[in-house]
Amino acid sequence: MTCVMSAFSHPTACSSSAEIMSVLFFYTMRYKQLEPENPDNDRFVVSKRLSIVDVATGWLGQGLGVACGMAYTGKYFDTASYRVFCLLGDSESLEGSVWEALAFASHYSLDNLVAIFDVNRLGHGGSLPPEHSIDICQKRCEAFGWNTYVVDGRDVEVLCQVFWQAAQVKKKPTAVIAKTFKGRGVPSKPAFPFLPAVVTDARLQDVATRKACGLALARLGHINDRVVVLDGDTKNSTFSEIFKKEHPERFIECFIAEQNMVSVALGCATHGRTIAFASTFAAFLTRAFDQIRMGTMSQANINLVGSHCGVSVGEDGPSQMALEDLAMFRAVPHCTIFYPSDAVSTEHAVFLAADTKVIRQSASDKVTVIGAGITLPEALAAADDLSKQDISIRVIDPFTVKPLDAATIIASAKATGGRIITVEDHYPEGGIGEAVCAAVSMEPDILVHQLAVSGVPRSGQPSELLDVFGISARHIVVAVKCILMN
Ligand SMILES: Cc1ncc(C[n+]2csc(CCOP(=O)(O)OP(=O)(O)O)c2C)c(N)n1
Repeated sequence: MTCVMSAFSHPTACSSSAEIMSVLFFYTMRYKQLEPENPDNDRFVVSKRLSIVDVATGWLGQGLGVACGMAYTGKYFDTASYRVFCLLGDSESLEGSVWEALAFASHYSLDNLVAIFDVNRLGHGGSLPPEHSIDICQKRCEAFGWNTYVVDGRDVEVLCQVFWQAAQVKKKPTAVIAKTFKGRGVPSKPAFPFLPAVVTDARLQDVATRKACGLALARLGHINDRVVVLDGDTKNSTFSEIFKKEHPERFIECFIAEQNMVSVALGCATHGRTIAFASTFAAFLTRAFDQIRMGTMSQANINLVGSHCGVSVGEDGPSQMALEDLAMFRAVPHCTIFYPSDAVSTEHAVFLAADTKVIRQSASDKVTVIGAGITLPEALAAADDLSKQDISIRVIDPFTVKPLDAATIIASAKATGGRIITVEDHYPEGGIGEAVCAAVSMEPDILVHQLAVSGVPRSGQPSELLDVFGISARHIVVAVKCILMN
């Protein structure tokens, strides 16, 4: 499934930490603005967003671990005086990796490390339990052996003081637990309009695949009362909130803790007690690969729904783009991978239909183009364009990447001179192209040409990114012509 969400929670999140950032950058931190690479600079990691220095984050729960590595290096390898500051969100702090980092930091007495918990009470899809859980956060940090301060995150003087005091504390890392408010100072009717959710995959039908998925899950919930849905604080993006509205007693909010979410889903599905669907952005499922792997060994039967695939995620940026998910799931034994390209096929996928569809064909087709998800409409647009130039191509939507309908693919390839082009919004390794290559490997007269995302992307307009990475209709047209010339 592929779509673009405007990052609506992010500007409000910035507002909650405005004073903290100002104090750090304009008072506490030793940081030469014009020399970001200066080794004497204090380090800063924004765990909850793309970092402005040193490391890419944005994928929540990893920043504190990275900050631990910086602090360890500073203290034990460099024996330098620089300090490391890491800003975390309160919802993010539910990731298990944050607690692993807390244990690491106190075990190694990283007194050059300060973690600032921006407790603004809200995550992505609503408020955390319990609201403003300052005491709980403090007790947890103390239990892990950290020095702690609880502060009003808007009080600049107090912030200056505690960051200074933290520098005097030896042998313990410091946690500053700041009570803040998300969206503070932002008018309820913004002066500039936030972009509404832009759905890029609505070309075949007016409903986004992720919305179709939410609607289908809700319908399924009415048909079968064993259906349960879990989500990791993304329900308003994955649309599992539609299921929640209709079946609140069978919805489990797992918060930002994807590994645990998959484990809980596995537990719910044991003994066939429930039919569990766990949803989040596809990129975040990669985090739970170990749980998925072990689930296979337990022969568990769960359904994982990953939204926001590929570079066509657009402005949300590379940390949110799933480009390895197919490779990961293709490696999982006994796993069926659906790659629906429109709302109708998404609904079928949810209802566990498995089928390969030849979307467009004629007796004079010269090349078979295999697209899935966002690249299927690109393939169809290329077919339209080429037909104006009297070149007809066959377009296949595999729908399930695993199992792949090899018979249909081979038959189509043979009918089109043995020429196949695969187009995917995924890295080439482990994706559809490789799956097709494996499927036709015993056929000497079939040649597969692969179009895929070849480098680490940046944030951008979905259509621009499809073009930059060579998987847009324009590139398919060029590839078809090249193949026909050779
Ligand atoms: C591993 C991971 N899971 C889910 C998301 C999607 N997501 C982006 S922001 C957000 C809410 C973050 O809330 P919090 O940590 O409290 O930070 P705040 O935005 O409130 O500052 C979520 C769930 C993500 N970026 N990374």
